[in-house]
Amino acid sequence: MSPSRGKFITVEGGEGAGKSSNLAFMRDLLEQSGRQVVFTREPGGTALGEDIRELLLGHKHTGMAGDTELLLIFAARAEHLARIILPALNDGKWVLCDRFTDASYAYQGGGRGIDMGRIQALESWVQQGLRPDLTLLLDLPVETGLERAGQRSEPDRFESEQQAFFERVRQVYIDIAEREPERVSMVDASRPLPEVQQQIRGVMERFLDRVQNHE
Ligand code: Z5A
Repeated sequence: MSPSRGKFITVEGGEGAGKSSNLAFMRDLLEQSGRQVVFTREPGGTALGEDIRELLLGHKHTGMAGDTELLLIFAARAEHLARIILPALNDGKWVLCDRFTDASYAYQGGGRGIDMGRIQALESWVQQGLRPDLTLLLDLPVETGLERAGQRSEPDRFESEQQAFFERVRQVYIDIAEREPERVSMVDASRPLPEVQQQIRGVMERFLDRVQNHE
């Protein structure tokens, strides 16, 4: 008998939201619940995708056209879906992904001002209806996030953007969460880490209960 399809969980947030700080915690929660977890990220997750990530984040191509950026992101996504995400889900594994297509709406749509219809067209072409089962949005005021992120190493091509860019990114994320409350759970990431993790634990436990009741 083939295994039941795994679940696809994504984590999103603006600058300094604490994704890295919380992804390992989420992976532990899933593994403790007995799930086999594939942990991956976007842009990236495959050898080709990681090369594209370098083009996107590095400063070699500063000034890249918005459409080029968007197409590179979806090219990396197509590879990621074909090689990692779909095979894992079909094998009954759960996929925990650091960013996915909500980031394209937020950064390319909101931040860069690309027509959302173009992003939707690429989403339907590349994903063929696949969307995350659960998305955690780590939300916090832009200023707080920038302060936190500022304590890190040299900024990449996205991190070098101005505050207004990140305000637009945040607004698109909030709009998505309001439009899709069933899929997207918003976490107040401005709180101290233990409190953020308590909120995340609550969301994950509710999701795991829901899945178990349907299995
Ligand atoms: N991108 C895109 O444009 N379109 C797309 O479709 C996709 C991506 C998929 C790379 O993403 C870039 O790709 C991203 C958007 C673009 N650009 N940006 N910006 P990334 O996810 O790899 O990069 P990132 O956003 O910089 O994420 P990160 O490195 O994981 O950092 P983080 O989420 O900001 O979290 P952190 O490193 O865990 O936390 C930052 C600092 O805050 C750190 O010192 C922590 O110790 C501290 N921290 C964390 N939580 C707390 C709390 N609760 N209190 C106090 N301090 C805290």
